[in-house]
Parts: sequence; structure tokens; C-alpha cells
Amino acid sequence: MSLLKNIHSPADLKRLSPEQFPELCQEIREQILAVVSNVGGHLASNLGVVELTVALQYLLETPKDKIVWDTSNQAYTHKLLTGRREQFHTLRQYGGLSGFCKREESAYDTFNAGHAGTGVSAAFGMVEARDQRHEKHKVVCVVGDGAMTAGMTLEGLHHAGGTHKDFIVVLNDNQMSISKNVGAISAYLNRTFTGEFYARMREETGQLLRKIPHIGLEVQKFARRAEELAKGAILPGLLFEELGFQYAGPIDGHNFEHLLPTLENVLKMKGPVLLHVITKKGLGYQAAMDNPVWFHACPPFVRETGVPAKKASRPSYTSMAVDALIKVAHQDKRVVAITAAMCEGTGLNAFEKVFPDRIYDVGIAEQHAVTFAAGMAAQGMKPVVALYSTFLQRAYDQVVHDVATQNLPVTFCIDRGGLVAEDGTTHHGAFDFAFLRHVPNMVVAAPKMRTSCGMMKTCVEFVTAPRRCVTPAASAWSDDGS
Ligand SMILES: Cc1ncc(C[n+]2csc(CCOP(=O)(O)OP(=O)(O)O)c2C)c(N)n1
Repeated sequence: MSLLKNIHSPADLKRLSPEQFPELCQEIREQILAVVSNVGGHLASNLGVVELTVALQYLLETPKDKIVWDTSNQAYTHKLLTGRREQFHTLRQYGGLSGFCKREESAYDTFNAGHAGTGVSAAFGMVEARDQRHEKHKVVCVVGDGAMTAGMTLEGLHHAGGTHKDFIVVLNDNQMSISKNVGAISAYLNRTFTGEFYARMREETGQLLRKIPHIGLEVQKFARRAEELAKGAILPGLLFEELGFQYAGPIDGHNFEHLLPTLENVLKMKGPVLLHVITKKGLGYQAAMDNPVWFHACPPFVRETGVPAKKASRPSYTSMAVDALIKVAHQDKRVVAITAAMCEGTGLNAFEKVFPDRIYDVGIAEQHAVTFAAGMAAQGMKPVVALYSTFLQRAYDQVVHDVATQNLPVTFCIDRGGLVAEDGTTHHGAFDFAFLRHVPNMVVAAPKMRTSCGMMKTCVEFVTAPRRCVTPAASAWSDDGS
């Protein structure tokens, strides 16, 4: 008999025994796969947080306790456990369930999201609201390692860590943003994860001690023990400890024997706590584990083979724009490309293949991307910043203050202009014309059709002109829907 079918709210989940959870998780994965292979969606991230979501819903008293899902592209299990199983087949369709958390949809959805990096700030706002209102409940924010690269997440941690408020952040670390995570924070988390740091430390200490005659081996044994203690007690969470959070982990996010007791303890702790959970994107579906980048947000696909159900009939606006950019870059060495964790979505992975040294993936950091481009432009380069229209909203001040008022030649190649259908409200590129046309010296251009989007002459003029230009590539209107 199906376990999932009998779960209409988290109260039903609490009636199960933890020994039944692996079976339940299998059913959840099956349900997610059945629906996403049919309608498309964020498959890999969702398959990775099944156990974590079950554990959180089992131990918390939602909706009194609050769970905030950062970005909320990984909330499918959350939806399935909170009374939306029967509508789940309507996911991402007109009039159906949203692919993200939506307060209008359920009392269990505490905050609407779709843009990365808002979770910690929103959740900490809920912590302060709780305390202002003298209420007693837990607030938990689940944030991915990709979203850890967003400035706003760090701003939120910085604020919360400076208080002694009870607040739990669960870092869901799958080592991936959409593609491989980038930058120093990702490298730090990765060191913790792989233990490379400890291996090197052990090797270097060993070499040093072996050089001391007679006592070398004994001291080496002692040092290894001390290192083990340090490994468990201090080092992995140093960054978060310094930001004022007590750190727990890293733990295996797919093993209930680790998840349940650790989470139970963490929920009892006072003050800001960060629990570091290691998960695997795509777990349970081999094709998604093999290619988590494609399965991050995929169109409908054939389950047996993992290939798209429909082949694109014509090149998209995105690929035509990037082909043109590659040609421009061949002509002008000053042209470089910048993306904020969207190498695939903006098509810049094709640029990267040709010019691996002239592309910058700055992580989920649109504000930094724009000011970084301005800095390069101030020194004679011709940066092209490729962002989705909706994510450029976050960098409006940087467009005005750092690019426009200094009259710097930065080109914005804006993808996903217009309505984006399945991803819904948070992802529509509805505002770019409105918020860019009045910016001084800004030239806003939109291709009438895909051929004009890739027109060489236009592109060369745009990218090399001594002014800012914007080309909203309205790829949402392209035939393949990409
Ligand atoms: C501001 C912003 N920029 C870019 C994106 C596109 N995007 C959606 S999910 C994602 C990766 C998120 O990675 P992570 O936080 O680790 O979560 P995971 O999906 O791995 O669970 C990105 C870059 C976004 N949603 N918001």
C-alpha cells in the first residue's frame, strides 16, 4: 500500500515510523519523476532534498514553525507532504501549482521566492517578527551552496549572526549551483567536504615531525589524534562560527540515522545555528546524477533514456546571440563575457569553449557582475554581461550608478525578456524596458526576430560602441520555448 497517498498533511507523516521513511522517499522520487518527465521542472535539486524535507517536516510543527526555502526551486517534496499531492500533476501549468513556493498557494509556503539568496534575510525577518510578537516557534531557512555565493545571503548571515536570536539555517550543500559552484566560498565548502585540507595538513605535519630524531613517530601519532579532534570540533565551520553561528555538521543528508538525531539536537539549540548537510543532486535517477546541469531545470523528457521529449526545431534567440558574440570577440580582443551562475541558460558555455580565458562566472552575484564589468570597462575592456531580464532587476543601482553615470561601454545581453510561462511570476522578464529606457545614454534594442538578434553588423556596432547598449533577447518567444 502506498505511504505517500495517505499523507494529506505533515500530521500524517508523523504517524509513520522512521523505518518507513526510505520507502516513502522512494515513492516521493517516483512521483516527482513521473510529473517532471511529463511537464518539465527543477528535477535534480528536488531529487536531492527528499530525505531532508521529510526529516524537517517530521520534526517541526509546520505551519506554526516556519520553513523558508531559498529560491524554492527545490520545494516539490515540501509540496507533496503539505496537502498538494493530488494537484501535483498540474505543476508549472496555467492555473496549476507553481514550481516555487507561493503564499497564495498554501499556508505551509511561508515566503514567495524564485530569485536566489533571499531566504536567510526573509527567514531572519520572521525571527524578529516572532520575537516582537512574543511568539514561540522555530524558523528554519534551507539555503543551497549556490545561494551562499549571493551577497544577500551573506548580508543576512552577517545580520543574524550579530544577534543571539534562535534561528536555524540548513546549508544544503550539493557542490552545485546550476553548473559546478564557483568561487572562494564554494572552494571552502568543498575542502570541508572532501577533507583535502586535512589530508594536506596531516601530510605536512607528518613530514615536519619525521625530521625530529627519536621522538618523531610518537609525536606524529599524537598530532594525528589532535588533528582528528580539530577536524570534528572546529575547522569545518570556522567561517560560520566567525559570523556568529554555531556550526553543526557536515552530515549525510540522505541518511535518516544522521539526519534525525542531528536535526533534533539542532532544533533544541539556542542562538543562531547552521547545520551543514551534504546531498547529491539527482539522487535516485541515474541520468540526472550523470548530468545534473541539464536536469537542473529541464523540459519534458523520456524517462527511460533521459533525452528531451521534443527536439528544438530552430536555433533559439540565445544561441544566435552568443554565436554573434563569438564572432565579435574574434574581431576585438577587448570583448569579454560575464555571467552570474548562468553559463548554460545564457548560452555562454558556447563562448567559453572558444574563449575559456575571456569568460567570468561570478556566482549568483548579479550586482557584482555589473560593477565588475564597469571596472573592466573603465580600463579599456568591452564587457558583455549576459543575464536573465528578471535577475538584472537586482543590479539596477549598479547599472545606473556604476555603468551609466560614468558612461562606460558595458553591453547587457538580456535573456528571457517577456513572459516566461512555466516559471511564473518571479521569472517574467516584464520590467526591463520600463527600468532601462529612462537611464541616461542607455540604448535599448530588442530583436524583431531571431535573425536580427544574431546580425553581425548590429552586434559589432553594439558591443564596440562607446556607450551602453541593451539587447533584450526575447528568447521566451522562440519556438523551442527555451
Ligand atoms: C538572483 C538569481 N540569479 C540566478 C538564478 C538562477 N538559478 C536558479 S537555481 C540556481 C542555482 C542554485 O543553487 P543552490 O542554491 O545550490 O540550490 P540547488 O538548486 O543546488 O539546491 C540559479 C543560479 C536565480 N534563481 N536567482
